Amino acid sequence: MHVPTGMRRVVAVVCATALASSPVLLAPTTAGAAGAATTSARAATPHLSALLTKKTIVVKGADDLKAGRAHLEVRGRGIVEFATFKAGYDVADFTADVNKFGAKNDIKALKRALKNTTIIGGLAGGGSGTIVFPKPGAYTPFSLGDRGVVTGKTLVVAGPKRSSKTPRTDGSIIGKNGPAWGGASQLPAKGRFEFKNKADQPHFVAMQQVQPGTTTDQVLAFLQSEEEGPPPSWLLPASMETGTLSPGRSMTVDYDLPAGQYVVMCFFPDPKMGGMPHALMGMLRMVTLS
Ligand SMILES: [Cu+2]
Repeated sequence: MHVPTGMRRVVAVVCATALASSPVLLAPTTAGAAGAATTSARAATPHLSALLTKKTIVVKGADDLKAGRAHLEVRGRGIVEFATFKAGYDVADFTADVNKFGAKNDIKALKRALKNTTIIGGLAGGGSGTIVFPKPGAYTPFSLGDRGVVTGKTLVVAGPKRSSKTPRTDGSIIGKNGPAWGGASQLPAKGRFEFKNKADQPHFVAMQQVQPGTTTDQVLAFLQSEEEGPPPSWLLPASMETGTLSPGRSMTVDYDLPAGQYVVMCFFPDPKMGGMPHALMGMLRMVTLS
């Protein structure tokens, strides 16, 4: 959930610069699709595709979907993620609360949304990976853009839950309390990581390439500065972003990025800190892709 906040402008500098220069996030779509076709015949891991447009999200492959792990492939400009709501709270409530928070930094609305919503992950357009539907129920695809929340038709996920192993991964990126990051400090430039949230707040992964030798202190100082100006000299074009995971959830993410140094950040707003994005509280970690 990428909620605009007071600090959004600063964050947008990083993202816009990165995205404008080079949409480097090239998930291995062809290979992934071929692999998935083979796998689905044998192990019946469902394959979902989600297309994000300006007005809606069209998900295919969700007929007869059972709880458990599913492959996900996303197309479109933005991030598609999936949420399930507590009884008495629905997609209209969620949309209203998130938009209220986005427009007016309404922390009560943010807290209400978080209390009633479990976000199970998602991917940016061009991305592929796996997400886990933890139990039978209704799951709604959503995307948060500059103009607020876009949603698609709610999926009905049936039981019983299929047992499905985590696919082989090259390493983990772990969201922790603090807020802080754990997991791998080295990953291959092309591969698959598992993103796990072991914290008591939602997190997402934003990876941004930086000049070798850049420190988290430099990035933090930039994020915290309110100054307009040219992008910092350490900012390099490549980046990628995942959807959000609520506490206890995990997903896998396929990626293919230029080798180099990256800062891993999370910009999820902290309701206990007036909606401050976690990165500004120091949720920054350097990772080397080689
Ligand atoms: Cu976070």
